[in-house]
Amino acid sequence: MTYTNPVIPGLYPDPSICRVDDDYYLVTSTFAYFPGVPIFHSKDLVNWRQIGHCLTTERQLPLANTWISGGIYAPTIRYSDGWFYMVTTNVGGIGNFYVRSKQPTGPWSDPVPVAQGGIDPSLFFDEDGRVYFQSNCKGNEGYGIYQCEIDISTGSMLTETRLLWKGTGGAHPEAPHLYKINGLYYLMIAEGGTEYGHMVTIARSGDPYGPFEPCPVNPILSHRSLNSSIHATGHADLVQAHDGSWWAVFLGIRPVSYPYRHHLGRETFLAPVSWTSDGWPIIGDGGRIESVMEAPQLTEVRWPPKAIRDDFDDTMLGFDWVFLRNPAPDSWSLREFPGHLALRGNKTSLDDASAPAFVGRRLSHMSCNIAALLNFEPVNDGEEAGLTVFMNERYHYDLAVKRKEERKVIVLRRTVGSMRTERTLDCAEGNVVLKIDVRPESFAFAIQQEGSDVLELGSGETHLLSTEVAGGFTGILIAMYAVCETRQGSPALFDWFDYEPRD
Ligand code: 6LW
Repeated sequence: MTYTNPVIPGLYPDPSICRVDDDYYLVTSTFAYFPGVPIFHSKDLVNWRQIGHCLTTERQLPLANTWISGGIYAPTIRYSDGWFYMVTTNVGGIGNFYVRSKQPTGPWSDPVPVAQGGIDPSLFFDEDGRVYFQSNCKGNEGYGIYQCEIDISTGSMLTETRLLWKGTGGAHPEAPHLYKINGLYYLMIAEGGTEYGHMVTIARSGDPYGPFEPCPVNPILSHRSLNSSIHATGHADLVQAHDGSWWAVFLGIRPVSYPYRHHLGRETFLAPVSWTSDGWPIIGDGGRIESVMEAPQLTEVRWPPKAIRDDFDDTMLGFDWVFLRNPAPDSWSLREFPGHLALRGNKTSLDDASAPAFVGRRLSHMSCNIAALLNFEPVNDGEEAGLTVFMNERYHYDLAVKRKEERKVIVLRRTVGSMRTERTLDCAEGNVVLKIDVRPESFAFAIQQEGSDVLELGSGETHLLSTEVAGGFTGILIAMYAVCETRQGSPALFDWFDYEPRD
């Protein structure tokens, strides 16, 4: 039986995994989105369902004024002595910290800061009870992977920070994870940067502080010089399955090459790990992976498929939905107008590095139909609500209802860096369906007003909303939003939101 990569499509980069008996848990980075660090569960390494987030309060994850690719960088999840630990970095915030919980679904603790700097923190629980903390930082021996021992009950450092390894010479040695396998300490890292030069390398030692002997066949994973539909493979974590087999999760991208190379975000991939006769792990086929690969020999456990429509009949938002930074409490409600997601705009627009009224989900497919039914009767000029295809505050396409010069209009706006185009046309009273047809090369925008035919409004190139153009570490989200240039806006009532994959 086979499976298809990515196993978690969409903006889910920097995956980390742990196993508890025959249950697998996985976490990914979330930057300036809130809640932070989604946690996924699987029984077979292929089928994953989100079971929550690790950072669900502003106390755990303050994001005010964080730039879009700041906030939460790579997390690591580990299980020891009845506790789940998730360690990560709030870049622009408190730096490295961990939270812990008895259950993977939480509640997770308040942040426990760790003084060692850098990013991509990891934890290793040794058999003798010592706990080691690793991160990539610029220490007294330059830039590399450093380690200290910590008191896991307080986060305090028990030893100085010491250099472990600088890698094989690739740029940006990062993403460290330490494992003890057959009596040896294996240190696996990423090098080459998280774009097309990405790779995974590994070294081992008889001592947790080294010296580490590099694998003679590094990199053990890289697509950096391959003609492949998958690129940027790196930032891996290893897990031994409950049948004894070894697997790796890691990030990768699926570049669309036409008309210019771009991708929708770094996603989570899975590959088998084999061991050489002299005890080195190799990911995939000699460090290369495929879209379709032989599945783990584990009992398959599928989860209920996601519904196309979210009709907002619940009093809680589904796990797919995220806010941009910490949401203003009065910017959204599922209770004020039952059966609707009500957004109330504030002066913060999508162009501000702040917290607009914004509820979005990752774009996980390069071909899909998106639609939302909106009831919005703006009273004052400058009130606006609709859908945005959002990369960051300088790169987004918006399809919205707006009040402009005392008239209700539909606006299609394309913001690409310092350039902006806007098309408006009159809009009747009453509900309107906003529609986005997502294709690999473009987003096509249309509306359908009550009693009218679908009206095509225009399109925007997909590649202009990718990190190849917009930069950063994030990816594309599709969001419902509202803005009010004067004071708190009229309620924008989203009756339902459809996300229908075609690929
Ligand atoms: C991640 C680090 C990286 O923490 O990007 O480029 C950061 N490498 O491994 C965000 O994904």
